[in-house]
Parts: sequence; structure tokens; C-alpha cells
Amino acid sequence: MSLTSAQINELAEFLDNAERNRKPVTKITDRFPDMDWKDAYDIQYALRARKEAAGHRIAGLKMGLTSRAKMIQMNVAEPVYGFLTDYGSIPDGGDVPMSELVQPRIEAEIAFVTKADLSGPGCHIGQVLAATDFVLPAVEILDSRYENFKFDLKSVVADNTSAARYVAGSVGKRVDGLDLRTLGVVVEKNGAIVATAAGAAVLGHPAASVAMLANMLARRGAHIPAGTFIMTGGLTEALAVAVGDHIHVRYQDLGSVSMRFV
Ligand code: OOG
Ligand code: MG
Repeated sequence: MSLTSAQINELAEFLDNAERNRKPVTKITDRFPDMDWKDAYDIQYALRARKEAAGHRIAGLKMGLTSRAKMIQMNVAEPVYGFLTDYGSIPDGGDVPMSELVQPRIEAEIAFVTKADLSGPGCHIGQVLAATDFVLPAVEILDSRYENFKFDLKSVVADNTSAARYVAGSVGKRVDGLDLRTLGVVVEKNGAIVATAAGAAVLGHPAASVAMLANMLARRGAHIPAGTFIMTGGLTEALAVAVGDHIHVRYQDLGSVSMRFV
């Protein structure tokens, strides 16, 4: 089935309101069980247009559900992409106000910043590494607009893949001397280690996630422009956080990223 453009816009407004009013809703496929993949991304693009019309800027792109840990946790089997907003950015070491969020979860990721355009189809790791300016450590703070993070893949695509906040670290490294597959990551919550992972957890190599993004964008006639900040997806499963929690993620070769939930 294909939704009408009136339905696409109505669903984008519905999800935008859920975010702005911090009122979680039930997944939209309950109401539109026959919506297709194009409908799901059409809703996400309509949501993105609403944000821009409201004066927000798009600050980057994200891939999600790129690791087995995340696929198992969310019971889905395919990666998805979404966008990052300017108001979602939290400085490294900064405070994350819980009053603005409903049910945040954090995940450690590796982010890329590109220096050349990347286009699919057929985009591969070699092209991604050649087009990478530097990589950064990053933490995504998800906040699903669906009650208790209960969704299917189409619903979460429409909801901009639960994107809410993100923190990028400040140590940018060129990829030449790095083996991103074996790069280790240690997640600490209030001083205790709560998760560990290596870069290969994301599709065997985080650059494969960027290549997949270029190939997915190509289906809509879009590409990744030079200078894009891209989060490649959670390396570990997402961890719930509460007021007072301090998160500190250590990255081999890339320094660390931290934040406090207030
Ligand atoms: C969907 C977003 C997943 C990631 O890094 O895997 C994501 C969700 O789990 O709510 O951003
Ligand atoms: Mg993520």
C-alpha cells in the first residue's frame, strides 16, 4: 500500500508532536499495517522538512541497527538510517536534561566525517575510507517516541530511528593508522563497566555502515555530501539511563566521551 501525501504529512506531524510534547504514542503500523518502506521513509523525510521549516538545521546522518547486539535487542534484522538535528548536539562532558526526554538510552558509536561526496549504488569500504576526513568517538542518546521502545522497522524509520541527542568526542583521527575492526570500546556507567565492544561489531567494519548508507540513499536519488557527520550505529546494545547517571565511554586510540543526565 502507499499512503496518500495527506496521510504522510499527518503521521509526520503526529510523531513530531509526540517528540515535542514528550508524550509517547503507539507504533503507527498498528493503524496502517499495510504501509510500505517508501511510506516509512516518506514520513521520515516529511518530519525532516518540518524540522527545517521550524528553523532547525540538519547536522548529520545516522545509521541504526547495524550491530547484532542492537538487532537482537530490538528484534529486527535490517539496518535503517535517519538524520541528526542541530538541537540534538550535546557538548562532550555536558549535561543532558532528562526533562526534555522520555525514556533515553545510550549507545557507543564510531562517527565519520567525510571530505568527498559518496554515492551509491555500489559504494564500498574502499571508497568510504578514501572519502573519510577523520573519525570521532560518539555516543548516541536515543529516545523513542513509541511507548517502551515497542516498534517494528517501518515504525522506527518513520520516527527518525529514535534519534534524540548525541555527543561527539573531540579527538578526530585519520583512518590510515587505525584498524577500526579491532578498536576497543569500554562503556562505564557511574564508574562501573557496563558494556564492551570492538569496531567490528558494526557490520564487520564501521566504514561498511557508511557505504550501506550511501547505497540506501541512492534508492531515493540522494547521496552523502562532503563534510557530512555520520554516526555508524550502536556497537553495544542500548543502555537505559536515569537522572544522576554519569556515562563515560573509553575508545582505544580515540579518547573518551562523557555526559551526565540531570
Ligand atoms: C532504533 C535506532 C537504532 C543504532 O545505533 O542502532 C540506532 C532504536 O534502537 O531505537 O540508533
Ligand atoms: Mg544509534
